[in-house]
Amino acid sequence: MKIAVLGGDGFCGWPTALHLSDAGHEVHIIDNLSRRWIDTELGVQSLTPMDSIQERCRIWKQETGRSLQFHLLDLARDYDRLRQWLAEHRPEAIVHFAEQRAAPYSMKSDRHKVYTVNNNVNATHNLLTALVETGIDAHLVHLGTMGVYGYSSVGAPIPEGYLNVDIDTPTGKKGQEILYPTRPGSVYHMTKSLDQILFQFYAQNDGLRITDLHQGIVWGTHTEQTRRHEQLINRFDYDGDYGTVLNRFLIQAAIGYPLTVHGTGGQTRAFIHLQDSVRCVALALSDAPQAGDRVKIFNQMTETHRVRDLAELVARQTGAEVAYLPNPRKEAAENDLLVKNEQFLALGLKPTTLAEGLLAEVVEVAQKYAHRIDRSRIPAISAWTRDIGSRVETDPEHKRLKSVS
Ligand code: NAD
Ligand code: USQ
Repeated sequence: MKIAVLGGDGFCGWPTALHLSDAGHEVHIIDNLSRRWIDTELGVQSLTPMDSIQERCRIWKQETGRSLQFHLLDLARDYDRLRQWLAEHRPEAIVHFAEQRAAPYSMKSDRHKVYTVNNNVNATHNLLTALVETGIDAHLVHLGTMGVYGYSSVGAPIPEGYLNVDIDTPTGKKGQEILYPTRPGSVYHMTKSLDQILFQFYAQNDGLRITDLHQGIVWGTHTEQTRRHEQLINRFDYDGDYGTVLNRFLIQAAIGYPLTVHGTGGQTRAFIHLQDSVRCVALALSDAPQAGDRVKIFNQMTETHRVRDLAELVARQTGAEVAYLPNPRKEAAENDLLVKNEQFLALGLKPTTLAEGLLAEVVEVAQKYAHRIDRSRIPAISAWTRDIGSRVETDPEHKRLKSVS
């Protein structure tokens, strides 16, 4: 198939582009390289040394003989070029990763909130309307988030996107299927909730064929393809804005930094290893909806864990200390999380779990590149409100540390 991977220079997009290319697809990467600019804005860099996207594509061709084509294009701001690109290349499938994806970055300031909403909502809407305008019947697979559901402890498993409800009417109860109510916990997560409505409208109005993958937190760094050459290495974020919790704990352990647990660490979240994430995208591509179908929604996760349990697991394996810090986010201190993921299991996904030695692999990668880590960029200092901001811990290594176990 001819597949466009939007956001193909990013942490999930790059290994997905390689996986799809390796499977024999003709892959085109579209990216505006905004993440590389954001690294510069924040004064951080990937733990792993990333080559330019052009160099990465050159090495892939050299190693495999397969071409990966890169196109520099901003989906949110270059609508006309996007439409023209689609009309010219007519992809059969599109995988859409191209959004600002860090909750802390989206909450840094009013400017960051505005940027995240403009970028994410426009990128998605431009793509949808350009597909209608060009009449391209491509299967669109979007990377959404488990965070659209919120993390309340209702007690019932979260279904895959839809909920059947009974509505009271004058003539009795009427059943209806609705999108599971959203309860986003950050401006970033809110944009993914807005995306869902855009998808619902364009599937219903124009018969676009759309799959929305509600993905949990991705951990790990390598996939089968990125291991093939040092210059194919994936990006790895460890800083307080873009680093995600388990990957952060693993690099913190590798460099003797206390594991930065927010609050009591009672937050339960859904996780998936990067290797499974790329496999899930390929599985979703193989199971496209028909025109006129409702948006197909998968919960793309393999296990749930409580943050403090993860910290204790990493501490046991590595001897790291655990620091319980004031939480910079406004989120439930403790929650349970039950999630259904039967659709991917039915399509043949064999989940890679935390127990499979891959934690040690990330620690090894972090030790190899430890010299590239700036410890002052580790604290998470983007606060959800001004009030919370006054209590944020800016230096967890310092003696003001609240408690260490
Ligand atoms: P990333 O920031 O590493 O990659 C996103 C890529 O999209 C970057 O290369 C960026 O330059 C590009 N991009 C952003 N806006 C663009 C625009 N307007 N035009 C063109 N390119 C643009 O993020 P990631 O971790 O690879 O996440 C990819 C997607 O998966 C995101 O949509 C994210 O919400 C979702 N997701 C990620 C995780 C995770 O743990 N990383 C978990 C669940 C869902
Ligand atoms: N946390 C800590 N210590 C840290 C970092 C995070 O305790 O050093 C806590 C946070 O307070 C939060 C939880 O860990 O309760 C998860 O935080 P995270 O940064 O790992 O994940 P999140 O902000 O939810 O975002 C990430 C990705 C996002 C994706 C989302 C999937 O950045 O793109 O959508 O995971 S999900 O969480 O399922 O919504």
